[in-house]
Formats: sequence, structure tokens, C-alpha cells
Amino acid sequence: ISDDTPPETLRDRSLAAVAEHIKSGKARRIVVMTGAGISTAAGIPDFRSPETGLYANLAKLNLPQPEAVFDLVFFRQNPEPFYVLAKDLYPGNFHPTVSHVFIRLLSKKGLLLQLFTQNIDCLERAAGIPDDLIVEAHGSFAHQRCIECKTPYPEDLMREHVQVAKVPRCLDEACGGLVKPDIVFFHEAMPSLFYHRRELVDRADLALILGTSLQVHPFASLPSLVRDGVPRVLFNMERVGGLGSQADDVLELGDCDTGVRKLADALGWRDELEAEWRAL
Ligand code: CNA
Repeated sequence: ISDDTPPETLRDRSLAAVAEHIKSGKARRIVVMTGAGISTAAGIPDFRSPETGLYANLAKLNLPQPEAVFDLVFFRQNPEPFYVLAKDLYPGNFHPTVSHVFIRLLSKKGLLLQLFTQNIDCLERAAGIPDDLIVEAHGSFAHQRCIECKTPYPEDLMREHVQVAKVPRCLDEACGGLVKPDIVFFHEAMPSLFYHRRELVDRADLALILGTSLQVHPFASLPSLVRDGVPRVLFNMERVGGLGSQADDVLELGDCDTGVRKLADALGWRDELEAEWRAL
């Protein structure tokens, strides 16, 4: 399908048409897929943006390659770089963005079927999106445990360590293993919830994809599970993941908060969105 193929479901490939689709009641099971780009406005760098992304700024950590910081094999030998980075990402220091609040608004209106996030910053929870509507596909900083004996590690101690970039060790002295947040590293399995809830994508009547380079698998294949004729809307700085290739794809290129505000305007939700965001 070429980029010019006329849409089947939407009036045209615009946010106004997406808003009409929602307002007509035809989109009541919305699936949202997000990545680090929805949190950059909160002050958390993403991975892959040139210059500002974490991967561009890891040189000081002396890694063999940037991905090593999230690699379990590397972590066992050298956990310090991860804890240097964790200091920059740790929840509690950041405020949800307009994009997070928009997703909360969808849930409040009973329109959110499921949110799949790759983010580990817990800003979805901070925005008030109900836990059962969130799949943290790559885990989060919400819990941590010893990588050897799996004993959970207390949050207050974790925070103390992360604040000074110190590596926490298992409280069982006989074990003494390294402690790691339940973030999915390379060489680790995705949470089973991801595989269970992935089936919901097939039931979606609208998909919104925000702030992700869609380079990490299997998350990156989620947009391809959306049924034919179901609109997929990308809010991202750049075109990614072949989005735009289907007749009902809408591309909103630029920063996602601006795109989301545009959609909220078209829906007549803008005042509510801003009020909820300010109230957080
Ligand atoms: P990524 O690969 O860094 O891609 C981010 C994407 O978002 C890029 O396409 C950017 O162009 C785009 N982008 C950046 N800022 C904005 C913005 N304001 N508006 C719209 N688009 C923007 O990140 P992904 O999430 O795709 O990669 C998956 C990794 C990143 C996951 O494993 C995460 O755990 C990991 N990560 C998470 C966080 C976080 O939790 N906030 C931060 C950094 C990395």
C-alpha cells in the first residue's frame, strides 16, 4: 500500500478525522503504545535521540557499546555504569507529561483498552492510569531483587543507593549478590503479562503510538498486530516502524505533547487535559 492510498475507515489521514472516529463512538477500545519519547519533556533523556539521548552520552562510562549498560552479562561483571545511569532515571524526581495525562483521560472516559509502555520511569502510574490497564513491557523501577537468590530488596534502601550511584548488594550476607531493579535487560525474558495482553491488540479499534523508535523487539511488532482497517496514529519526532504504510495510518510528526494537544483540541478535551495536567 502506498502512502497515498485512501483510508478505509477514516475520512482522511488527519487528527481531525481521528477525533471524529473517537467522537462517533466507533473507537471505544483504544490501544496505546509508548516509549521514552513521551517522557523526554519530563526531563528524562531517551536512548536514541542524537546528542540528547542516553546512548550518545554514555562515553564517559567507558562501555564496550551503549547497550551494555542494560546487558545482564555485562552487569554481572560491572554493575557501576547501570547505577550511574539509574541516578538519572529514578522515579520520584519527575512529573508526568501532557501525553501521560492524555492517556489517563482515555482511561477515565472508558476508552483505554490497554497501554503498553517500554518505559521504566513509572510516570504512567504517577499520572493515575489504573495499574490493570498498564503493561510495563520492560519492567520498571517499582521493585528490585537480588539477581542470584531473588530476595526482594527494600525500596528505601534502593533509593539511598541510587541517589549516590552506589551498587546495592543482597541483604542475605551469605549470598551477597548484586541487586537490580525489575527492569528487563538484554538476555532476560519479557514479563508474561506482555504476552498475555498482547492479544488485546487484535481487538483494538484505534491504536495510538507515541514517542518510540520501535527498534526493540518483540515490542516493536505490536503495531503490526493491529487489524487491517483499524487506524494507527503515530505521534513521534520521526517516522518509525513502517507506520504510514497502511491506508488508515496517520502520521503526526513532531513532539508528542504538541500532537496530543492538537488531538485534544479536535476532541473538545483540551481544557480538561490542561486542568488535569496542572492538578497532578
Ligand atoms: P528510543 O529508542 O530512545 O526512541 C525514542 C523515540 O522517541 C525516538 O524515535 C525519538 O525521535 C522520539 N522522541 C523523543 N522525544 C520525543 C518527543 N518529545 N515527542 C515525540 N517523539 C519523541 O526509546 P524507545 O522507548 O523506543 O526504546 C525502548 C527502550 C528505551 C526501552 O527499553 C526503555 O526502557 C528505554 N528507555 C526508557 C526511558 C524511560 O523510562 N523514560 C528512558 C530512556 C530509555
